[in-house]
Amino acid sequence: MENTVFQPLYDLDSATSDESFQKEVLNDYYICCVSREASILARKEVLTGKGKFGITGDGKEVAQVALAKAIKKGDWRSGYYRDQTLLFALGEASVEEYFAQLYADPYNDPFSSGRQMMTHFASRLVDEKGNWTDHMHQFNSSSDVSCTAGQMGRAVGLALASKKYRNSSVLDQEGFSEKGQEVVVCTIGDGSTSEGAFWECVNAACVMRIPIAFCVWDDGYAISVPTTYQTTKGSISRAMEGLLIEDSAGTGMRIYVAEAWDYPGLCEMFATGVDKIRQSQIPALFHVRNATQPLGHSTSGSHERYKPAGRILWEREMDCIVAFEAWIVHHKIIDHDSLIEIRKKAKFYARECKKRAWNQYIKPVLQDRDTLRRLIEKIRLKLRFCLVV
Ligand SMILES: Cc1ncc(C[n+]2csc(CCOP(=O)(O)OP(=O)(O)O)c2C)c(N)n1
Ligand SMILES: [Mg+2]
Repeated sequence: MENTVFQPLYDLDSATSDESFQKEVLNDYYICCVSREASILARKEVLTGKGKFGITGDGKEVAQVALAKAIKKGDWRSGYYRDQTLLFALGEASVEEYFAQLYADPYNDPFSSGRQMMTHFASRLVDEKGNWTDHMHQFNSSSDVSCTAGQMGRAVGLALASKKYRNSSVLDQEGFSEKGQEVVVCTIGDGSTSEGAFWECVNAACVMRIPIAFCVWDDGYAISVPTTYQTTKGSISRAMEGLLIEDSAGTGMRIYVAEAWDYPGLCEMFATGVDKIRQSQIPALFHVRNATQPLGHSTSGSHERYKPAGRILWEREMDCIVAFEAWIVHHKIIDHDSLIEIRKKAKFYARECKKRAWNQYIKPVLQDRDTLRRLIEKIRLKLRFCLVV
């Protein structure tokens, strides 16, 4: 499939300096809306039998457009299945590709040729001839795996490589590193931080002083188990306080906390924190609290069955996109009616992408079906002829 990189609403290159802030914010809003619509459509596609299983990134959109601003080409991601907005914002996944993976399309899913579940991203690291691609001209994703916390060890390995590149005068860096300036973004859910792999890898990153941005999307649940049942003090950033770095020559990490609906706070946190990691190679935790799951954990269940009614209501009120809209209107960036227009555009765009992906997927299937139908028809005719003779 033609790689239709996610098209922003506005071209920032041609914006005047007065316009650029407004357009950047609205581009972010548009990406969040497209991503949310894609999640809603993906759930419908599974529940109507067109997709196999769905797990989507709804409720984490605003944090991820903010994180995307802090990432540079050459950086790496070792993450998990909630990161679709980040990949859209970075231009590393198109909405068509997202649906192609949901349909298990062997020709048009660039991440796994239909072998992995949806939202399991990966970058192409070698070309068709088996030569390395230029890792410095793309945002790199190591291949996602479905076992929770499976991304942790890879993040450590990648960040250690960045450190080696920084400190070595003999390693050939061309196409792989810019003097070890690369940061590894390691995303994980609140529930998965209870696993051993999380603690081993965070500790190793602190001891070795390697550049990892550990981002916890804390939506308060690991499927049906609330955070309070499995995280000390009910808060991963509080549980990790002992790892706080005390002097810059020592070991440890920086710890940041922001709310999942606080667009300016998230932008500020990631810009400052990721830059510090890049400069110092000291890892950091970014605890993004109070995220929601508007569609529940996955298509294999409904959260209304285990979340208290009050929580469901709270999730609706604290939805990050709703809060983002309120912030935009309050700061007079654009009025509410214009936001509704952008949201409509996003809905239309996501639908069109879904349709294109489905048509691409189904075309060869229908061609095969018609070939088989013609073949059966031929055989039937031959048989009839033989019987007559
Ligand atoms: C090693 C392993 N154990 C269990 C599972 C089943 N599982 C899939 S998602 C999930 C919950 C993860 O919760 P959290 O880390 O909070 O991420 P969220 O889905 O809430 O973003 C579990 C237990 C799994 N995929 N891998
Ligand atoms: Mg969770």
